[in-house]
Amino acid sequence: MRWHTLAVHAGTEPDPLTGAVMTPVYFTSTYAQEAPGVHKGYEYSRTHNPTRTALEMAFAQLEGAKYGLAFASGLAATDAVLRLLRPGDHVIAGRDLYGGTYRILRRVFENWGLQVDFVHTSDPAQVEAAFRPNTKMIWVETPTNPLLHISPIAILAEIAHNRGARLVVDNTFATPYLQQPLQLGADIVVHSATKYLGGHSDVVLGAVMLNSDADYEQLRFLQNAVGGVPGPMDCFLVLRGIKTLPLRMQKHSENAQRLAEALSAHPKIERVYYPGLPSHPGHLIAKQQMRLFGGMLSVELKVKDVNDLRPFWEALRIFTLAESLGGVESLINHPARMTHASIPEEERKALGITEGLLRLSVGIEDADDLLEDFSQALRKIP
Ligand code: P1T
Repeated sequence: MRWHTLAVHAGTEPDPLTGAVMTPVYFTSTYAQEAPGVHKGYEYSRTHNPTRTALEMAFAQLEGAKYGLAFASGLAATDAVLRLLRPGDHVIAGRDLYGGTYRILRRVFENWGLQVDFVHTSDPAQVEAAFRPNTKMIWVETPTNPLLHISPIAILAEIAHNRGARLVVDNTFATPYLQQPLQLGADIVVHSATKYLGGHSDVVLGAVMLNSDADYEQLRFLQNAVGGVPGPMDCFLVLRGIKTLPLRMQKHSENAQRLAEALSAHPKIERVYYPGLPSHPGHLIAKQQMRLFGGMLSVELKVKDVNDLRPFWEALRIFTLAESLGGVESLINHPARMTHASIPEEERKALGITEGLLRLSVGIEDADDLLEDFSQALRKIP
């Protein structure tokens, strides 16, 4: 099946009971049993819910995976995948990651006994050098949040497999339409479906896709045993969002490319981070492993004092200052004070998450309107 067809039909069959074309939202916590243990495959909604089952099938189909699992949030999905490890195991994680992923590794799993090293996964030599005898997992985002670094998935998969470790790719920024990590050799894909999969900034949900039977059994166990599951309405909203994923990603990518090119020449902008620019150090790898370059870009303003930005925020008419990303509407975020505030200041500075860094989630509005809005607001900066 080709992409636009897949996105519309993934996980959805007309309801066997009524013929309803859209997957019904099964608002039920429990299911009648004919006799103890005799039922139609559904006992209790933490364990199974038909709306969630449809979404999990869609997740698997989108990433070309054997299995898909839905969780209450991207971080609940991340938590479940990290629990595949044991205290004493070592993880090599990307240095540039969503602040919440950094926080769960540092402040939850290090206390639990996991050992974590953060390296620039865009440089496979750094990953190889970080390996220890107990390394069991490489965790990467590509493109990364918020600096859009690109890591070579196929090379990292080979490095991981040569040493008996799993490669996990957080594919939130790319989406399966732009990049399919499992097809490039990764073992597990994680998504914050809150973002592009949902696509409309109206739901929080997480996804895991994988092929390994053993890891799937363990994740399915954890999903039920720990209980970080999404409700049926949230599953429905993501199923609905997925139907337009390719259409949206095309427009997000086209708009982001326009903005990245225009802002590169802007006198108030020091630097633009966007993998679609030939000057981006990961451009060629992104071209190989991604269909398009996506809707996320970051810019470094020449302004270094965040207080000088007040007139800029106030002047914006279309871009909304907010956390999150991947919805149809354009958002702007200040990583140092917002999404990445949980990373210690020293670490943030070393990474390049400065006071002048802005992250844009470029929506599907008209690119001319976005460019005009951004430019008029930039003119307000003293
Ligand atoms: O917010 P949640 O659905 O729990 O997903 C966490 C998460 C995981 N991975 C990546 C790459 C993410 O960007 C996120 C969430 N990010 C934001 C809220 C943000 O504004 O960057």
